Amino acid sequence: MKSGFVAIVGRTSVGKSTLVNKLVKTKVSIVARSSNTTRNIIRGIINGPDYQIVLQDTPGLHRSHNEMGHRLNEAALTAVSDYPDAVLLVTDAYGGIGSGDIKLAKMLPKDTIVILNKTDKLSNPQITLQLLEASEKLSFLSEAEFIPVSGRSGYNLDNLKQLLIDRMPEGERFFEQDTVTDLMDEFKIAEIVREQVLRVLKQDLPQHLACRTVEYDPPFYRCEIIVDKDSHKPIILGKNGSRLGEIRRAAAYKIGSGTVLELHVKVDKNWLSYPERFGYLQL
Ligand SMILES: Nc1nc2c(ncn2[C@@H]2O[C@H](COP(=O)(O)OP(=O)(O)OP(=O)(O)O)[C@@H](O)[C@H]2O)c(=O)[nH]1
Ligand SMILES: [Mg+2]
Repeated sequence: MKSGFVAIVGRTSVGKSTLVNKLVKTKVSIVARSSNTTRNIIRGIINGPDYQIVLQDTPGLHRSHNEMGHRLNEAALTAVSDYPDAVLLVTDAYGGIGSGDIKLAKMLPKDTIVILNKTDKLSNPQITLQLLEASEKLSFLSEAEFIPVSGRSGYNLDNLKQLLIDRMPEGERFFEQDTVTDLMDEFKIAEIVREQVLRVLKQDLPQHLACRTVEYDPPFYRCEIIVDKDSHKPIILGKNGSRLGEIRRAAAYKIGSGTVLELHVKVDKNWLSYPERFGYLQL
């Protein structure tokens, strides 16, 4: 039996959460076009007859502007310093390796697995070129392996999974065999709501909103969407509450049939100072 932990790090929006969901074959971590989507360490578990790999999706590294931003960066690095059995550095093959990737790579072990993600946006010759460039720019990772994948299409994920299994030490399972995540159900519901808010609002104000489940009685759920400015409340509500209605319907559909979901929008000007009250960064 092989089992262990993998820390997955990278700049924001390179596709870490999408990759974890695809590897786990279940949506455990929410995905959005906007940056700073993941707000704590989300564990997704790959189970097999003789292996268990615990993937730790982390918040993307970025230039932080507030307390939560700083703590998101710290959280990502905690996963790396916590003696994982493998570290994956996810990069965007379409955008290429930039100074942010290099800065982060310098903090990682020499045998980091470097993922060139989003290869569905590139031709084969372009992928080869990106591989060459990445291995040159990150040559200080002297024992690194470079793997092109697409979290979206699933390209090369079987090879990546096999590589991870090979890297795991001998040991017993950490979780029951059919577990795919260790997240609390209340938090999962709040995250589904947050994902739909981000989708419907697009780039309007995603950094400054939080969601939490205040009543959990399946199939009934009551969630709050918290913003930090009075002026943001009407943005979420939309004309006659139409946007909130759209968010509610989409989230209820994602949670499952028969769901009764109630949403409330609240203003809390200081919520960014205590993100842990919403389940963010509870490590
Ligand atoms: N074309 C393409 N797009 C992708 C792929 N993987 C992710 N994306 C898109 O990239 C955006 C960001 O994806 P996420 O998975 O949320 O990225 P992340 O690295 O977890 O972002 P943070 O949580 O903010 O650090 C979303 O719009 C995804 O749909 C991929 O393999 N190919
Ligand atoms: Mg993410």
